[in-house]
This record gives sequence, C-alpha cells and structure tokens, in this order.
Amino acid sequence: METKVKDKDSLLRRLMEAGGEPVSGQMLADEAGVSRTAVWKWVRELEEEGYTVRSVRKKGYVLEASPDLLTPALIRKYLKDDPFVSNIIHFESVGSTMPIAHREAHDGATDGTVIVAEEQTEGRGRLARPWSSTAGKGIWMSVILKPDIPPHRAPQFTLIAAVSICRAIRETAEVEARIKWPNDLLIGGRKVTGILTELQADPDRVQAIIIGIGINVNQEPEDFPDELADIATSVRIQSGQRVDRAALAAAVLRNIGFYSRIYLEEGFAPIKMLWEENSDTIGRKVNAVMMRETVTGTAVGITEEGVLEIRTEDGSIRGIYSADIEPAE
Ligand code: BT5
Repeated sequence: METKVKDKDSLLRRLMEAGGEPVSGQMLADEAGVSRTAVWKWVRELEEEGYTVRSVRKKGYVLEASPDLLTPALIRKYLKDDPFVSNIIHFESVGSTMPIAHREAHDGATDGTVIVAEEQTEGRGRLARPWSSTAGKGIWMSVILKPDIPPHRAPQFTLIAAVSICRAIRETAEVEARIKWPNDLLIGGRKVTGILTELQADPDRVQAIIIGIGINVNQEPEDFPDELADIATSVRIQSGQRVDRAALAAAVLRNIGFYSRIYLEEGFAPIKMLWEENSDTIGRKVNAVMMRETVTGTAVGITEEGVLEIRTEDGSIRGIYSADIEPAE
C-alpha cells in the first residue's frame, strides 16, 4: 500500500516507493491537505539532509539519490511492512546508544524500539571495554525488547541476536560470519560484530532487554585504530563490496523480530540448533579465560540457558557462564 503523505518523512517514503517515477506536487499537496509551497519546503528540508530530489516540469518530484545514513526512513524502506520495529530513534553522534536505550526503556519505550547512531564517541563492550564506532562506517544500535520471560532466560537473547546477525550478513553481503561464544561474530577469524546484552528486571520478570549491536560494515583497514589492526574486520573488507548500511540494519532487525518470535513460541531448541550450526567455537579446543581461572578443553555445546559446555582433559563437563574464549594450543 502507498504511504499516505502527511509530513516530510512520509513524503520521503512515498518518493522512495515511486522507485524513480515522478510524483505530482499538486497531488501530494492535496493528499496532505497543505499548499504546494509546503510540499516544496519539505523537499528543501530533505535536500538539506543530503537527499537529491529532482523537480521534473509538469510531472513532479523524483528522488534521485539518498545519503548513506541510517535514518528511520531509509531503514523502513527495507523493512517494508515487517511488524517488529515499533520506533527508530536516529542520532548523528552520541556517547553510547546503551544509556539512551536504558532511559527510553525505563520511560516506557515499546518492544521493538531501536536507538541507532552514525557515530559513538564512547562506545563500549563488556566489562566497560572500549568499542570503536567510526562515523558512518558501521551500524551502532541498541534494540529494546520487552518479552514476558523470567530474568535467567535473558542471556539467550545474545544468542538470538548472533543467529539473526549471521543470517542478515549472509542475506545482504553474501559472506559467512561465524559465532564465537558468547557475543562475537567473526569473518576470516577476525571480529566483525560485538553484541552486548543488558537487562532491566524485577526478581522474577524481565522489564526490558537491551541488545547493543556493533557491526563493522564499510571500514577499510586504515579506518581501524592500531590496536584493532590484527583483530578486527568489516563486511566490506571481507566481501570486497560496499554494503548499504540501512539494508543490513533492516535485515538484522527483521531477523531479530523473526527469531525472537520463534523463540517465544517454540522455545530455545530451534535457536540452539542454528547457533551451533553457525558456531566457530563448538568442536574446538579452547581456553575459557575467566576472572579467577582459565578452563581448557573442547567446546562441546551450549545448554538451554546459553551456557557453554567444555569437556576438560579428565573427561568432565564444565559449564561456562561468562568468559573470553581463545584457541588452545
Ligand atoms: C563486545 O564487547 O563485543 C560488545 C560490543 C557492543 C557494541 C555495541 S555498539 C551499539 C551499543 N552501544 C555501545 O556502546 N555498545 C553497543 P567485548 O566482547 O567486551 O569486546 C570488546 C573488545 O572488542 C575490545 O576490547 C576490543 O579488543 C575489540 N573491539 C573494539 N572495537 C571493535 C570493533 N569496532 N571491531 C572489532 N573489535 C573491536
């Protein structure tokens, strides 16, 4: 169905839907119940945001080019009618999308609200480690979910996100990412994505799950700081092609909506199966480095709770709840 025009953002969506065909200014004005000058002002505003809109005499407006941004309109263009995302809040530059998402969740943001930024100046990983978030090169976003589940099931959403992002990267860029337990995605052995899951909860009920997602999309090797030169990569470096960030962000969100629905309807088993299929960790000899000890052994699987199981030298199985995994030997 065509978007009904009522403001600048719906005008943009309508021009996108027209797929390069002109849309009459008079018709748009009539539909919105405003003057042609008002429509022209919206067009001017879009141009100031970086869109190229051509005015074809007697025919109307044509959207010729969109900026490389993660604006709600661009992401929605790729989401089409997908029902999962309820709201997208877009920022040019923020410290981190995580505290913003926490505040929004606390203030009543609905399930499926997304906070996305072009740049983070204080992006963070687990244990307050820094997360490099170069402007315009990646997807830095926090997704708010409000499922009706007990808090101990929340870590499973890290695994749902991992499976979703793997599939989104495959769909959009045709490269295969592998999941390194618990929260990294690797391509060619280097980190392309980090996931940070945080929680707002009562003792027995989740209030909100905030999934922080950082995906390196269009960086070239020189875009990474020196300390990441040997460990990080981007979808572009691996696929050899520039990737439309809005298309990839939409694919990630669509898949998170899809797999969380499967999870809520059918339980963890289907997610666990997909996760193990895409895992880079299962079957390998690893060191699980924790705060107080390091466990060495072969990673044999994950449990219903998303706990990594390692078979140690003496044949016993150890459950690992939180650790950094590195190859052993
Ligand atoms: C993570 O932590 O991998 C979770 C990263 C989550 C980032 C998203 S972006 C949107 C949202 N807002 C935020 O502020 N955060 C979330 P961890 O497993 O602790 O890994 C952190 C480590 O990854 C660092 O110590 C670096 O070694 C490495 N690293 C930092 N930036 C990187 C990047 N852009 N690409 C690859 N590796 C990176």
